[in-house]
Amino acid sequence: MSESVFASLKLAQNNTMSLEDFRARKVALITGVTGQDGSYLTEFLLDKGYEVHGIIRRSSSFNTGRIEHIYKDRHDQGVKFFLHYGDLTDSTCLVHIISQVQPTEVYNLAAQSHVKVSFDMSEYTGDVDALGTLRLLDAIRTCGLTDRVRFYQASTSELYGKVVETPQKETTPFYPRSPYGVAKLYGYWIVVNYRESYNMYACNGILFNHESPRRGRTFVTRKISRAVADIHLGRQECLYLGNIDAKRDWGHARDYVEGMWLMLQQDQPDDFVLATGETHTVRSYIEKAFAVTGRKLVWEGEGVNEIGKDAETGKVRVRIDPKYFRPAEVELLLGDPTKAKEKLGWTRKVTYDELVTEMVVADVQGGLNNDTNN
Ligand code: NDP
Ligand code: GDR
Repeated sequence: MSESVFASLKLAQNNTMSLEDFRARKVALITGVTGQDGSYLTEFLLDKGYEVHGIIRRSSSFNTGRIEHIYKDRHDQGVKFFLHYGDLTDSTCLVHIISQVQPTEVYNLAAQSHVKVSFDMSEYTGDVDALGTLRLLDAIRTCGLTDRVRFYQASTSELYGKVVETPQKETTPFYPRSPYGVAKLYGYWIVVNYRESYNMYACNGILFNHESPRRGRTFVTRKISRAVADIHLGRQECLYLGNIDAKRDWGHARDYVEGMWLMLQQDQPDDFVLATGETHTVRSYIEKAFAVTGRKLVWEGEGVNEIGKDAETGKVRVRIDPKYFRPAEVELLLGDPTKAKEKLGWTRKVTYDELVTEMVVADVQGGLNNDTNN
């Protein structure tokens, strides 16, 4: 029997199942499974007994570094983690995967997620982050699963952009400041629209920045933790950065994936902010990261001429490179997670100091092992 005939039979069978029996199967589909959040969410759901399916992009180099420790050969016994090739720009494959997998929960984490890159690749960012979300929702509809699947959308604090109100909460008006933020705004509203139009259980998680040792290397926290480790190990002289006075509400990714899951376990779908309720400058992150390796920085100069020197040796360790400035910047993010705390019972566990320490220590250890992980 061909795979597609088999999939349609399976679909027909599952559609006659009671909703309770269908959901009891606990089958999750994750887009962006190879990313930072995808890897933590996969671990979390497997621990909860889910069968987990992830969509990965075909790449000429390996993009599975963050999930290799979880992935076993599908021919092994008891395997509950499966990968499928696909892309959010290709609706045919999305329909095919959903009809095959018959997920009970879909987590849409895939995105061109770098804000600065979105200014250089604005059309592509719109295609993946905005229309990709629509394609995925529509694939669920095409498969007749709108009333069976629960959908999580990776919305973002970048929707707030320019400061209108602080702390930022679910009712704060949006004012995105990048092609990424604008694309995610479409994603946010199309999720609300599918919820209202088709009665879908679909939620937006408006997540503030969350980091970890698995964070991509070009995001500022990881760029700093790696540079601090490399300077400590004598492999780098100086770190070049952009706007070090921007403020962010930084938490740990492992805490945030639990919040994603909690949003899909409620009686009614809703949108939630996940944040720590604290904000820190990039400058503070730099100082704390250097302190983990026993170095104190002192600042001299102003604007693009500002430098950070090692207080003991006088060596210049931080310089500003305007190349990293953004055409429009998000100056201040500070989230109010009260609704998530009251309705989901969610709070972050890892503190800011613990996060910085964990990231620097991991990069020092990785550096010692000559690691080039993610
Ligand atoms: P990452 O950049 O680490 O991961 C992005 C994932 O999306 C990767 O698996 C990537 O694949 C995949 N991807 C990119 N383009 C496509 C495409 N066209 N089709 C299919 N897959 C694609 O992001 P994070 O894990 O940090 O974030 C997860 C989601 O949460 C993203 O949507 C992000 O925008 C959003 N978000 C993140 C926050 C954060 O602080 N981390 C805060 C708020 C929202 P590959 O590995 O092949 O590149
Ligand atoms: P952000 O994260 O834009 O908040 O988006 P990023 O770490 O890229 O920037 C944070 C702040 O640091 C400033 N900055 C630099 N940033 C980078 N990447 N590189 C530098 O050299 C540098 N110097 C200063 C930035 O200007 C900015 O103010 C992240 C992503 O994960 C999004 O997908 C997600 O939606 C948001 O967080 C919430």
